[in-house]
This record gives sequence, structure tokens and C-alpha cells, in this order.
Amino acid sequence: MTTAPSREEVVFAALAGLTGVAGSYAVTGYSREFLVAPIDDAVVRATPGPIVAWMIQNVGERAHLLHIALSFAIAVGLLAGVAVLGLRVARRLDRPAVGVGLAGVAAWGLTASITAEPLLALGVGVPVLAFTALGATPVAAPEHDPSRRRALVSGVSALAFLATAFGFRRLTADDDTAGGEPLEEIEGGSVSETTDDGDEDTTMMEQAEANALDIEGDVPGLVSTFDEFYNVDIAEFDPELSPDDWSMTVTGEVGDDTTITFDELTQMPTERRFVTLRCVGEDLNGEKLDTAVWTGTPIEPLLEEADPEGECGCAMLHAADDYFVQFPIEALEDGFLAWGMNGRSLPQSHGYPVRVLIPGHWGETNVKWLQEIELLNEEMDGYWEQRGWHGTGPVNTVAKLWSDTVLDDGTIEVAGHAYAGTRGIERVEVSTDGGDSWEDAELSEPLPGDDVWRQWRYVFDPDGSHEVVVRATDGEGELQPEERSEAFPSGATGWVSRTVNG
Ligand SMILES: Nc1nc2c(c(=O)[nH]1)N[C@H]1C(S)=C(S)[C@@H](COP(=O)(O)O)O[C@H]1N2
Ligand SMILES: [Mo]
Repeated sequence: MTTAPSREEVVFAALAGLTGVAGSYAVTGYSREFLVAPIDDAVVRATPGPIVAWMIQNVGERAHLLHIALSFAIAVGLLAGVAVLGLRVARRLDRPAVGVGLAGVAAWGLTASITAEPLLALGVGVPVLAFTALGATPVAAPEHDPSRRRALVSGVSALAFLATAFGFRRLTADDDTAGGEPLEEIEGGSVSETTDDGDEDTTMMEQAEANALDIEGDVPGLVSTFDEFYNVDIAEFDPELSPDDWSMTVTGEVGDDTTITFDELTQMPTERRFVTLRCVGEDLNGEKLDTAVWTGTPIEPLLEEADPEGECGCAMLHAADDYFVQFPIEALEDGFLAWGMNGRSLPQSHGYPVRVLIPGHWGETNVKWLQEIELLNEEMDGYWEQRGWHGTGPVNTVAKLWSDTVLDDGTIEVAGHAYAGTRGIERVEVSTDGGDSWEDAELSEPLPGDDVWRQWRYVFDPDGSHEVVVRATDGEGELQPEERSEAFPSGATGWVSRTVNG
């Protein structure tokens, strides 16, 4: 059994691998039960921190395609390996049935153990068995079926299988991914009973619209829609939770472990807040900065009930995608557990049914799909901190330059957003001469809340080419630092500039 597999074996094994993955997709769809999902989790987790940081800064969103492609290849490869094993056993023992059976059972067992879904793993076992059988037939009667012709037949069958698998998925897939429905429709209706004034969301959204500046250029409003709101996930496949069986526990160094269900959470006094999120990994002038109206329950009373006793004054938050992040209880106490976004339940990708929102801290502290708050005795690294980031503290001050537009009268409008977490934005200045002289930009009226961005806009009369620079001053009178730094490890700094021609 030590010789390398023949070319023929490789072809049949590859077909078995491909159809096995397609079979998994047919029964699970692009969900967490899909064979590729746990493999992708493992690939992402195993990628060394420096490579991840490099990818985030240099490749951006497209880097996801790389690890997903790699994970698909690993899945196909694993199943192909199983098929090769089956083919070899078949030939060695001259008993095709044994080898084929072995391949099918091993593919099923492997998938079941990777996905923990034994029943759905049949979707993998059956095609691997079938295509290994096609490859093993000649052992019995090589003279009746020349291998070329058989390979062709198998290839066509595999293609047909792939097409059927995807077609089947299309037909049977239900589009309603959880989340994003009107708050009153959340299971059990507990929300509508406590939502004293459901119109409050509408009022707040209207206020955001009223406060927004009249910007000619393509700059988002003061509240980001579900489609606009950026997304950062460690997992390609979001957890699929439901309010019905969601609960959150407070554990670790506490007087009493406490558990709260979704119904209990939404029965508690509710708050609505404008909160802006910004990712520590984004470019200086990047777009991982957004704001929504969030509905939720303050965390402090829940913590008090659990009676924290730890010595570090710190807590680790855990989520259903195995994400974890640690930061001071002091920051946690100001936070709230959001279950509504822009007047609807959270979309799945933003943490359905419950996420954390911590005012003024980098995006990574805002744990989605929250499951546990663990109080600690000593500080420990969270997921991103293990990979070298320092992203649990307060955000850096930034003024973004997101559009430059020539107006009808020949003047130029530059515009964007500015954000400084809980410090607030007091002022945005614009220079049209590379930083020699500065003028105040127009600012949107501040929205209520202590963690909200503002829009800025500035119009000038062009005279050839201009080096436009923008900088913000926070609510404590601190000017945004000029010195440039990359996002890694503690967030990009510097003044955004752009050459604009009149
Ligand atoms: N469970 C979980 N929570 C998470 C993350 C994650 O991958 N898993 N990403 C974090 C990061 S790095 C950011 S910037 C924000 C992004 O939130 P959004 O996707 O809702 O914009 O969520 C944070 N919370
Ligand atoms: Mo982030």
C-alpha cells in the first residue's frame, strides 16, 4: 500500500471528494452544518496573527475568498483521501464491495465527527460511496469497461450530481434567515408588551434624517441601513440562534451564577440609543464605521445581580461563534445588550438575537451572539489580542473624507463623517493647501447619546489642484494626532488627505 496512487485513482477520488462536498451542500446549504464551515473555522483560527494582520491591511475583504477556497480544497481533499483509501483496499483485497463500503462509511464518519451532524453527514457518505464504486468497478471486470470511458461517464455523472445538488438547494432553501423582522414579531411577543412606545425608533430615525447635512456627494446618512452597516466576523458562517432558546449566563468570579432568557431580558427596562461602531482593523479613511439606533437592556443591573467578586475588575465575554474578548467591568457597566437595530430585531449577521454594545470602545468589544459573561481573577487575552491587536480600549479620533464633488456653481464640496467615541466631536477643520491654513467645516447637529458620529461638509472655490486635509477635535478639546500609523495593532491614526482638482 505504499505506492503512490495512480492517475486513475486520483481522478475518481477527486470526483468522490467533489460530489461529497456538493452532497453536503445539498442537505445543509451555506450554513454552519455545511462540511466546509467547521473546516473554515479551523483554518481561520490556525492562521498566524501576523498573516491575518497583513491580510486585513493589504488584501481587505477579498482575503475571505482565500480562506474559503482553501477550506473547500481541504474538504474535497479529505474526502478524496478517503476515496483513495477505499479504492486501494478494493484492489488489494480484490473485493470492491469492501473498499467501496469502507470509503462510504469513512466519509460519513469523518463528516459526522467534523460537523457533529450524523444524519446530514449521509449527504456526504452516499455520493462518496457511489463515486468510489464507479472507480472500483474495473477491479472486478477490467476488460469490459475501459478506464477512459468509465472516467468520462463518472465525470459526467459527477457534473450532473453537482448541478442537481445546487439546483435542489435553490429549490428547497428557505430565504428567511433569522433576524431583521419587526420587533413586535419576535417570538413570544414579549417585546411588544414592553415596547412602551414602538414609535420611538421611527422618531429617532426621523431625527437622524433631520440632523443630516445636505450633502451633494455620496456620503452615508447619520443612521446606516442594514445593507450599509459594515460587517466583521471571525467566522464565514454565522451562528444560527433563536430567541426561543437563547440565554446568557454570568459566570466565573461571581457570588451567584445567573442566567437570563430572551423573554426575561426584553421584559426589563428598555433603552434606545444611537451608537456608532468602528473596527480597529479598518484603514484610516476606511468605511468600517457605522451608526444605528439600537434597542436593548442595560448591563449594569444584570451584573449587580450576579455580584462580581474577581480581582482584576475584568470580564471575558463569550459568543456562539467561539469569539471571546476581555476588557474592564467598568466599560461593561456602561454597555447594553442590544436586541433591536433600526426598529427591527438584529439581523443575523449583526448578532441575532442579542449583542453587546460598549460605548466608545473599538468594534471588537461589541460581542455578537453573546452567550456568557465570565468574571475573571486576572486579565487574559481575547481572540484578537491573542493575534497581537490592542483593540479593546477607547477608539481613536478620526475625520473621514468620503466625497469630493464639483457643484453646479463650480465650487467644490468635500464631506465625510467624524467620530471620537464618548469624547464626542467638537470641531472639524479643513485645509485646502496641504495643511498650511485651516477653516472650520459645517457639522451636523449632534444626535442624543454619548457615542455618536457627526457629519461634516466644507465648500470652497477651487484654483487648480488642491491638497485637501481634514482633522477633528474631540469634545475634550484634543486635536486628532497628525502622525500616521497603520491599523495594526491599535487602530490607524493621522489626518486624511486627498488631492482634489477644480
Ligand atoms: N461573536 C462575535 N462578535 C464580534 C465579532 C465576531 O467576529 N464574533 N467581531 C467583532 C468586531 S472585530 C467588530 S469590528 C464588530 C463588528 O460588528 P458588525 O459586524 O455588527 O458591524 O463586531 C465584533 N463582535
Ligand atoms: Mo473589528
